[in-house]
Amino acid sequence: MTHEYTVPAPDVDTAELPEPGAVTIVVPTFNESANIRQLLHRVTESVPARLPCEVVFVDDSTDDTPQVIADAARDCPFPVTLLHRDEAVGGLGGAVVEGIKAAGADWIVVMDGDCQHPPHLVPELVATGERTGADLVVASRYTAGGSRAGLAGGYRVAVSRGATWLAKGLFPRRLRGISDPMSGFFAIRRSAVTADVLKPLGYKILLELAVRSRPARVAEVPFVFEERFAGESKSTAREGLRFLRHLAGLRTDAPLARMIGFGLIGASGFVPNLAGLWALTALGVHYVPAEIIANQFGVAWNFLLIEHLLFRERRAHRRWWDRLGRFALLANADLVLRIPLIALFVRHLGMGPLTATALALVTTFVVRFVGTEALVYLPRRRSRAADVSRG
Ligand SMILES: Nc1nc2c(ncn2[C@@H]2O[C@H](COP(=O)(O)OP(=O)(O)O)[C@@H](O)[C@H]2O)c(=O)[nH]1
Ligand SMILES: [Mg+2]
Repeated sequence: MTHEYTVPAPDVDTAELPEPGAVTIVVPTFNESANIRQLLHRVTESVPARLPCEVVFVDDSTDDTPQVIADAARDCPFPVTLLHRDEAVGGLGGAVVEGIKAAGADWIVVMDGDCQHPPHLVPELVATGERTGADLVVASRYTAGGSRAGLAGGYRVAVSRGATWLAKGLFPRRLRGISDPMSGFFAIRRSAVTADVLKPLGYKILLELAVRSRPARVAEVPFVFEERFAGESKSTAREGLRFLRHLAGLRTDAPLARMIGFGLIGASGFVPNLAGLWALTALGVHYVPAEIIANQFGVAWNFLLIEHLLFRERRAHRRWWDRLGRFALLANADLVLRIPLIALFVRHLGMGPLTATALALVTTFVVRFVGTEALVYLPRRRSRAADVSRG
């Protein structure tokens, strides 16, 4: 559990929280002290006159950002809440989820704290949602009128473009109508946020909302991604890995997709298996023990991929050596059981050896998949009420 505390701005009157038809602006911040005043100034200038608002900062900073927020909040004509987290659980995605849980208004706009997302678009995002009946309104850099002017350097542009294509390639239907699924700037109706999304496992929350909450209607508003006002980007190669894992997790959320992923990973295990066999026999090991040892290379490879790509979120209830032991047992039992199973199919069901082998392969694969789910990664039962409760 995260240790959290809330520091409301000094003059926040909780009775003044926004009426329906208002907006909660959620701003994740990590060491953005030089941007806070500018951001709140721009929000003050362009939002409250058109739409009642509150701002919720979810801060994981190690610098003086929290103090700067508390000071700047005194001059704001709208409520400002600061949720500072001592432990940055789930990183940026986890922070956005905390903000969504704490939001008091019917509309939630998520926006970066570095002024790359123009605050004057906040009322327009919400108005577009109200006008079109959309539950999700994405501020897009990649639609007519939008631009990624502030994306520093060809490398960042290429990464952003590649990530967008990858996401859209993996979810062609669910991301239809969203030209910029990597955007960190969007508006969502609180009623359209499902409990699934509020499990802080995501990285790109917009992607999670679009794929898992499946809003009935989506709209887009073009925007110009500006230069950072101050400070440096926090995006790193590590964030990139996180994004890939997030995509894999979303794609394999459904059991059938997970089974296909399990099969693909299993097939990829032939590579270390055969490489190991080649190396061991080259070293002069007899082929029978070499087969047995090389098989363990494949098992280890499969275990690593399955842990990181398929069952990442379901590992907490068992220690890693417990999971590895169970997984290895299932994988080796598969080998030991296959031959007697083939014999059974041939002798008692009168099948030909080829059919029997194919059927045995499919049977042991399904048993292994189901066994791995049930015996290694059975999710802990959690009350759904706890998921939807708001902070
Ligand atoms: N709370 C929180 N905010 C973060 C974290 N990482 C990045 N941010 C914030 O997320 C927003 C976008 O990050 P930024 O570094 O500008 O990413 P870029 O725009 O892709 O270069 C900024 O407001 C950051 O301060 C994090 O781990 N926790
Ligand atoms: Mg930024």
